[in-house]
Amino acid sequence: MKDWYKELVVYQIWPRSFCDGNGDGIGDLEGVLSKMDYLEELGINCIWFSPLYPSPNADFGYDIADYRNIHKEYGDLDLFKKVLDEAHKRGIKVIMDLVVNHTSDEHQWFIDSQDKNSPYHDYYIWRKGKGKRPPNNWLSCFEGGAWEYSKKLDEYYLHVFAKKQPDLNHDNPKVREEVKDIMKFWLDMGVDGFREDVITFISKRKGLPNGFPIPAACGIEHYMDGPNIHKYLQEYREVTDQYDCFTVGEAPMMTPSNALKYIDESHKELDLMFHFQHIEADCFMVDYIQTKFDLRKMKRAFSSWQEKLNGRAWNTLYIENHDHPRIISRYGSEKYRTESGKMLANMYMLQQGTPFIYQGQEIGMLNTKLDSLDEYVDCFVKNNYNVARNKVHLREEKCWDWAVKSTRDNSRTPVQWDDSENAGFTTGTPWFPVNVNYPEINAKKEMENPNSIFNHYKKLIKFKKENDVAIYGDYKEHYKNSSKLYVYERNYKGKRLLVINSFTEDNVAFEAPKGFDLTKGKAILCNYDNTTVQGNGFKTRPYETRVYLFE
Ligand SMILES: [Ca+2]
Repeated sequence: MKDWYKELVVYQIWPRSFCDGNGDGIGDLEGVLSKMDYLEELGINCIWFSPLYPSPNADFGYDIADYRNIHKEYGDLDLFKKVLDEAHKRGIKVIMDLVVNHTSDEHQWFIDSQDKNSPYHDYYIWRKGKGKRPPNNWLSCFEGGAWEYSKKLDEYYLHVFAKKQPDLNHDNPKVREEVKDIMKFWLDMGVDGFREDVITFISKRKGLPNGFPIPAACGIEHYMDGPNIHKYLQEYREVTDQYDCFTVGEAPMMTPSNALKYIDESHKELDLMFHFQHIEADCFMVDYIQTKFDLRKMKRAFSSWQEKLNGRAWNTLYIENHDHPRIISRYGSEKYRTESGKMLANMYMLQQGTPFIYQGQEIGMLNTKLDSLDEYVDCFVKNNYNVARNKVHLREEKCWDWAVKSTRDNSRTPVQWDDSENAGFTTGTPWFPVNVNYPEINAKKEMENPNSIFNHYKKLIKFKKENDVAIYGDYKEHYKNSSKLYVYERNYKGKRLLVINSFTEDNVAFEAPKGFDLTKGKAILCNYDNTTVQGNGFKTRPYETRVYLFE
């Protein structure tokens, strides 16, 4: 069976930085409405909204204070419905971010939970301490310990992320009913599904035993893929099965074989899954422990997911989102921005799976650099700096380098629409500084230039949507040992694609793999004009990408 979510190209909007419609410096839904033509021209057919709900913004919307409303900074429910209708009119689906591992500490449930006699007390994970110490040794994934003490209750609550993000107790059936009601609320309104935030963390091991003593996220083995995770996700699936919608779950530290327990098409709990393996090719586990970019590590990750999911489950394809620095600055080259931007686009979007594009990626936005640590707003930055300084004992400059290169703020600068003041993002003062490169890098300029990254994405999206070989084709990698080239083929009903990507400035001698005669293929989606072939190959130019279509 063909499922429609397999034929989508999804565009992620992180609303605060997308477009400001009322001049207060903060992106909003009026701004989104004003860019609907832009999104339609780009050719995407689904929008994923990062959280739009009321939130004190301790983690920019990933700390929700009310699941059934829209943050007043972004608009209101009526305006959201207008955006939804406008999108649907253009054949664009809309999915919401469902963040139910935790709420904000300003959610009414949490406020009420601070009364031991309230039914809401058991909505969260409140525990007695051990003497003067917290209930166990768990550490937060963000900063410090995972327990916060309440003097009033003489109990601690669990927060595996920031202390303003108390974990919900999904073992309580009432909490699960609430989650289902929230899902129904948005699905009944007409949204087309959910991206589910750290959904694999929602089931905690009974008794909350001590974790293996690691310096960050200690205890994670007791809630990652926890004991009841599949039971709870199957319950949530019963809700989504009643609607024509799809779900994509975020799953840190996920492997393909483990993922199949969630997304195998014979017993799906989720339709799709975001894993992290391919975006760890220049770091160790987390973005801030940086290593040299290792192409072979990236290729191994991509190929392993392509091969292991083929015929059994469907991949998500992405290279950027709101949690990671800009991809050209990481895996490509700022010097060869246009060339490497197009190459990276071909490289991931032509694999098997549903591609996701993060706002600004389609115009080749780059990492930012501010003057001091205090100007950054991501709660990670200072923590990462301190870890580098105090735990890894790096030199001052190196700590600064680690912190600013890895910060999530890199992808959260306002979208650069044109070369007017504040990049056309706002008529007011932007909530976070616009990248100073906006006079050169902006959507207007990109749209006007036929050879831009934007126009490449436009062609690529069209090709991906219209060619079954790009959607459903089998995947096979070539030259696995190359540390400079990433080459793979796709096959579907007699049609073939050969995708050739260079990750270097160097000229590399490429020869077509056995069974391919380049002179019989059509060169498409290239990033250089001249596509001459010598023998059955060519010498690559910096960050060259070529795709050959054989029909
Ligand atoms: Ca605004």
